[in-house]
Amino acid sequence: MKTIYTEKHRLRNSKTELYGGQLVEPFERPSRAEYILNRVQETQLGPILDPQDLGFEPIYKVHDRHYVKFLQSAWELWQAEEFLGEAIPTTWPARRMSHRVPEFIEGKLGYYAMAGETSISDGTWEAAYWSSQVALTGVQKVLAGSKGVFALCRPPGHHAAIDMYGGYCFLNNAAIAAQSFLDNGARRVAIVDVDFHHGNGTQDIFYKRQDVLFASLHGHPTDAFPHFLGYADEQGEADGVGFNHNYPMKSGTGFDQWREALSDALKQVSEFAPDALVISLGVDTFENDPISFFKLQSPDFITYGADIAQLGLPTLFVMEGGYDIGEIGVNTVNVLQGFEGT
Ligand code: 7XA
Ligand code: ZN
Repeated sequence: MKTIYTEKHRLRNSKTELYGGQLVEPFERPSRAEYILNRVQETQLGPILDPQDLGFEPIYKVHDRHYVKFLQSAWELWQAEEFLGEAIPTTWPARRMSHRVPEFIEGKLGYYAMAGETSISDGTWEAAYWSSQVALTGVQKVLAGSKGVFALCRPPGHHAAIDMYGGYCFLNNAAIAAQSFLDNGARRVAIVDVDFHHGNGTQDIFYKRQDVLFASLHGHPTDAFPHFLGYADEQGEADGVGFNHNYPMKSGTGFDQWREALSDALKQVSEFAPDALVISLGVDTFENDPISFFKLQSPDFITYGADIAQLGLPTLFVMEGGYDIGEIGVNTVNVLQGFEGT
């Protein structure tokens, strides 16, 4: 299987995450991608290719232009104020407040952030841009005939909505990839999100559409981030009714129950009969993940990779979360090897 990767992900190297009332080293750190890449090499999964620069247009198909401009300029605007730390939102357009976009960077951060843990720092935009190009290059490889391709995206993307960042995500790589499949001739695309966290951004982007089916397996929003989306009764709106499937599960969920949910999600995909499949691949479902609460074990990742392969669809795997650094490479590549049947 081909892997698309660029070391430009290292430009995303914030020093702070707001966690438990403290500023800690971010869980989403550069070494995550290095460990995954090492495992790809160690297992000889296949060639490792640089991304092409496919530009801004595919990004604008999914994200609001003002939002993209905000991401590009946020660090510069923050620095101009001579603040000493990294850019973190502290105020939000909460209930019954105005939703106009403020001029001052503190207000802009609150307007465009869906959560407060994710600091913006030097290089964040550039890394996010290249992460989206990794996914787009993966689409090109699938279109050229590869059955399965791995887009080793970092930073991740599935929390990024049309005009919101947070949960370590800035541009929604999986959504940009799905839209790119459509713009290159696919009639229907399915996205299955197997990350521990609900893909609120992906849901937001395609919620009113019937050309992209979205299914997400995740920690129940009553207990798990992002808390304010991901309930089972969110089934789509307008043309999109029936094309959004959420599978929230409780703390301690093990592989048997999780696999039943996956089986239902894959059945929905099969009935939808898409031309391509995008997997939002987070391995924070692992039993030892430090910020999640499912109980999958390393061999389970091979099993469900094979389950996904049963669909027989051209498939792009887009990297999302996973924070047990010691096992992130094994668990990620297990899914890909399970898919390939190796
Ligand atoms: O898939 N999303 C993630 O892995 C990031 C979740 C961020 C959680 C922050 C909670 N304090
Ligand atoms: Zn996650």
